[in-house]
Amino acid sequence: MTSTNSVYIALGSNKGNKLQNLQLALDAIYNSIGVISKISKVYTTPALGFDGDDFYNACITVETELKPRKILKELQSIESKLGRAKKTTTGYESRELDLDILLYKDKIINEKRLVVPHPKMQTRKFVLQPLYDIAKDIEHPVFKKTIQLLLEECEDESVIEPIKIWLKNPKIKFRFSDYNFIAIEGNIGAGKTSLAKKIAKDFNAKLILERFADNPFLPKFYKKPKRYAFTLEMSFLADRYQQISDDLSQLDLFKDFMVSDYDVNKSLIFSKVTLPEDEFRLYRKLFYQVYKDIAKPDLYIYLYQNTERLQKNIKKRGRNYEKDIKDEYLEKINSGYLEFLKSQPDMNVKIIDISDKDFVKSRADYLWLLNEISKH
Ligand code: PH2
Ligand code: MG
Ligand code: MG
Repeated sequence: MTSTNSVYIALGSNKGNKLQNLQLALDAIYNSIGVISKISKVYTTPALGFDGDDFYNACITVETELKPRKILKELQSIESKLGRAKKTTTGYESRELDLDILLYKDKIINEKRLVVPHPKMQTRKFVLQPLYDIAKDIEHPVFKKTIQLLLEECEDESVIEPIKIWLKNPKIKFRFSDYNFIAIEGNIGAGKTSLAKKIAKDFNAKLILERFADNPFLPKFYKKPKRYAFTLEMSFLADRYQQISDDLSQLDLFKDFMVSDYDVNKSLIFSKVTLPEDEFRLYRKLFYQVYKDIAKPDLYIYLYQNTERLQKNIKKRGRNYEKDIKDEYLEKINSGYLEFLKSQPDMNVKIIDISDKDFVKSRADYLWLLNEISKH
């Protein structure tokens, strides 16, 4: 999975409704760049380097999957959306909003339009003071000094004061805390694992992933389905039961809930497609005996993805034994899921059509999906 990095961003406004400008900037940053993990106090600061109204300045830390250039692009688009006009003069001028990248991990970047760490940060108290609130022990990768030390050594004499109003973290409170155990389901290649991982990370959940890559019968099954279907389903039954009972019994006190990338009933759904009628009945009998005491998810999410996109995703992840899966098989599995879900009136099921979304690539799509999940 793509990992996230910390980026430190400075915010400033000295025109219009300054506090609101900063708050709207935070909301937009959350929507397009990443989760905001730290927010400094807001300071009033005299305009440095030009004549103008006092600024409100603040700094934030954002956990992002984006690369610096993309972050810069997003920040510029937020600046212009929130009213910042293109510069008409050379030199500084008043602005609704200024968003600058200060630090990106310990990276040093020297490009024409992008210099990181910000080349002037060490000379500006309106940057160092709020940055000190959230990152005093972080080391500047060029000067090899902490933010605390840079602030102590800074010769900027500006008088800057914190105001008594705080910016709010826009992190949407998804009501995942209403649940103990969420299962993400979907066809092969729908994105179950990616979504479960993202939710676990963003909402402090214990992650339960299906361990199947090492099932020795799976490649055999795809080559000779008739010969290996029952063996395969039996081995899944045995593995999944062992895993889920291990995972469910190891409660993690520091996690808020559990999220899995499968639900055990998928054994029934797949075996109904892969087994002849009589073998399926035998299998189902065993299944219910094995699982009679297992905890059921209190929210079951089915990600619906169309066959064409499933095939694309399957090709992209490149598991050798999956490369010849037929459209027809995927369609049968999808119908199998829908039929199963229809027969489960007691289950709390949410079917979400993600066929025109890409929640891995697009943060907007990911937030859309979270919103769909938390709808009642
Ligand atoms: N930004 C500038 C120039 N001067 N002065 C203050 N107080 N705050 C700022 O954010 C600021 C400034 C250029 O971006
Ligand atoms: Mg600036
Ligand atoms: Mg700027």
